Amino acid sequence: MFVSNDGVNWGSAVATGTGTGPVITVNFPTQTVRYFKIVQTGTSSSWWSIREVRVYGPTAPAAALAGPPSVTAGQSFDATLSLSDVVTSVYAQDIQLAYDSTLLNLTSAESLNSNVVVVDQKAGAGSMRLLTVNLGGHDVNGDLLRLHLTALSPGDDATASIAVSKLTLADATGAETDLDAVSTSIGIKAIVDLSALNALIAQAQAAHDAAVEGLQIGQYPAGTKAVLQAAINDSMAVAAAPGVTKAQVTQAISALNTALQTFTQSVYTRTPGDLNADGKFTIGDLAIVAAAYGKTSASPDWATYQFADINHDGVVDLADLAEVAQRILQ
Ligand SMILES: [Ca+2]
Ligand SMILES: [Ca+2]
Repeated sequence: MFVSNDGVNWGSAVATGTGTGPVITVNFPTQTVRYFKIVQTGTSSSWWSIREVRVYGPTAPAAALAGPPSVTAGQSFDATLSLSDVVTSVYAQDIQLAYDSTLLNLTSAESLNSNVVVVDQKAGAGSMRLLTVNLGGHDVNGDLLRLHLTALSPGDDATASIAVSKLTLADATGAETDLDAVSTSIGIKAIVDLSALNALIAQAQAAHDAAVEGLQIGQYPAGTKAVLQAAINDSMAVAAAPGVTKAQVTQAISALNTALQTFTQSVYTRTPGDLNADGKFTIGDLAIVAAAYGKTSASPDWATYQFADINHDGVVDLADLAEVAQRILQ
């Protein structure tokens, strides 16, 4: 590839190379010229042609930051700063980093390019500035810096940002080029403490195991132990799940607390069926159920009539009447 201002004087080639496929990209430093010429230097016994030529302006040099999508609180990790589309010979760089210091600690940075040397650096709260030189003006594209970071311990899951807030490249003449700021986000998973959930599971399991279903005072309605056990099993599954989040643990504690409270409150505090508490099963007990007939847990005066719901299904109906009647006839 040759370029010229007058179409006569071409000088030396601005780029040379060997084609490797049907589309060949030729990169060369930005030129201000009027003509260009492609000289074919290869040979072939079959015909050969250029079908289409496209000429592009310079691409803007760009920085990029890459890090892990998520880490756990307390974990150390690395992020990489890289450059692309830098076509000029860069001799020095001013790199300014900004990050969320409540969530991250940027401990140090090291060069990943053997020609790039960190001359000095200055760290502030949530910031780090590095001055680097590129001895020999070699290519600075690709991975440039490795940043060593530590995730701090947030109370809850959080997302931290780290940014290249300013990056200035300078060439041998002292001309400076500012790159666009870039940033990346890193999720920080809160450390999940299972001790409260495990303690509650143990408490609920002990209550379940000590409970007896039956119709005596201090016993529990039939089926209530299975309901509690199912809630315990759900919580145990959450506690054992890999990658469980703090929010899931909080939800599991809430659900099991509710189940345990419901279970505890279902215990018979008077002999079911002996509604007038006279120690006998008689027609008076049946009358009390009949008077409460149709009340449900949705009734505003349910607290008054709940004791007539002999089988604890949330409604006073025929089943409760039958239960009392059966006890009278026994
Ligand atoms: Ca009675
Ligand atoms: Ca009932």
